[in-house]
Amino acid sequence: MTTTDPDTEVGRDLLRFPPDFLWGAATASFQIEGATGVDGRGPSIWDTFAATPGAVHEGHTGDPACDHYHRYPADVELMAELGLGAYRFSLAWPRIQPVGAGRVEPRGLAFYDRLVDELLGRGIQPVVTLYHWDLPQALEDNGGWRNRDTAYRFAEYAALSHEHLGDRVRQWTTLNEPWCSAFLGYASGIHAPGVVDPKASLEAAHHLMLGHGLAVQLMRDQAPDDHELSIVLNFCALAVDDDSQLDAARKVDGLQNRLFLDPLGGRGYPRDVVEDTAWLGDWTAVVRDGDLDVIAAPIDWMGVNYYSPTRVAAAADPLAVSGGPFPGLRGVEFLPPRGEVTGFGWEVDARGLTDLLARLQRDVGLPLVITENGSAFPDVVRDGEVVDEDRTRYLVDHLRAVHEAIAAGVDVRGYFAWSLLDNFEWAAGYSQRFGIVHVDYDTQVRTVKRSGRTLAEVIGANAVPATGYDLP
Ligand code: GCO
Repeated sequence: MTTTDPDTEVGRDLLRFPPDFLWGAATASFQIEGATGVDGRGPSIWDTFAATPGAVHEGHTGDPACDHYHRYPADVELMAELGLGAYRFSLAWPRIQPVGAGRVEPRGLAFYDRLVDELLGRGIQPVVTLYHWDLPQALEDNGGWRNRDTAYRFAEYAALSHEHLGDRVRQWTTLNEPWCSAFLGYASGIHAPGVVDPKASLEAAHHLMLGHGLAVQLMRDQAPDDHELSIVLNFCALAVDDDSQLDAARKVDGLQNRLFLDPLGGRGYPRDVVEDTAWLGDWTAVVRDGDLDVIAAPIDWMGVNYYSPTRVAAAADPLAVSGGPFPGLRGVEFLPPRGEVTGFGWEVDARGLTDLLARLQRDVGLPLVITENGSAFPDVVRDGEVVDEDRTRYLVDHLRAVHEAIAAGVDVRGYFAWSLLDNFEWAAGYSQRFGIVHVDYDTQVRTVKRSGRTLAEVIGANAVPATGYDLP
């Protein structure tokens, strides 16, 4: 690898990151907070979903999770020990507005005041996500994201949260992975609210994007100049065997990547996606005049969540409805992973991240931040230690992949490991551990894993080893 940028120079042993590169770890409210019934919090769609028999692995729920609601001071101390420069977390909308509209619960806001103050006291920059999937159940009772009104409710909640915390928090993300909210929530139904209605899922996707744009407009109006507004998307990095499969790849790229990138970039919804999904009925009827301008409201950076590549091929029958997360798509077959997989069965492919970043540099034209990247493996605590070699390799390999993209000229500003803590992995409950810190759910004891110690060393050196997994 050659580079002319001294900041990313390939040293003998180390690949150095730019001097102001932001290092962090990420979590989400429902996955770690627990305390779902305290201080006036209203129910969210994930409380309802988790209480639905068969929806979540072994009936696991959001309690106690990591009991972070009560243990946040110790957790922030842990972040400081790891040397994190930033912490990405989400606000629980139903803590702040128990029914998603109107009345604000001061005890909910007070929790985030305490958390933010604790972070700032330790010199850790808070990066707030406004929506990481815990929609107030009262809004779902009115149709949730299928209802246009939810976009306006979201914008109001965003603005009031931003007004309250904006004196201390500069970094604001509207939505985390709207693709998941729309398609896992309303098409395949494997996530809350568990609806199976492909046409409605596309309408939900539009309302999510509208909510994003409205929120950006309101926050921008009230934000000081140094605030940065963003959205976080989970892109699929497509892998095909040969060119004859490119049309299948185009369809999936359309529905997962361009459906979001194009309207954010002011290009409206991609024509081919609209055509590919027309058989479901005209979901674009929900797009009103002016909506696309709202969605294209300028943002400051884009968050990139990457875990694994997606393998696709053309289905033998071009009209066969595709399974998996895309019941609204025809003619695509999703292939099983190949080679090395994580404990969750997800294919490991760091190169997919380098390629994805290069593509986004071309197509997005905004600074990028890796807002999630990580792996689940079944860890064991032995003699008070978790030696997670597999997760450590995944981490270092992906950091080298990020470094390679930066050295090739991609504007990547930061990296957040998913996740700080083992936590509630949605439909998989507590069965999948993504943390760089192990959580014993019975005792709530935290143990920094080998991967966490490696990340701390990487942060300390602002570099990854060029080869191997140990810092010199
Ligand atoms: C996401 C999810 C995370 C998951 C992680 C692993 O943003 O992708 O929100 O909450 O836990 O992706 O599946």
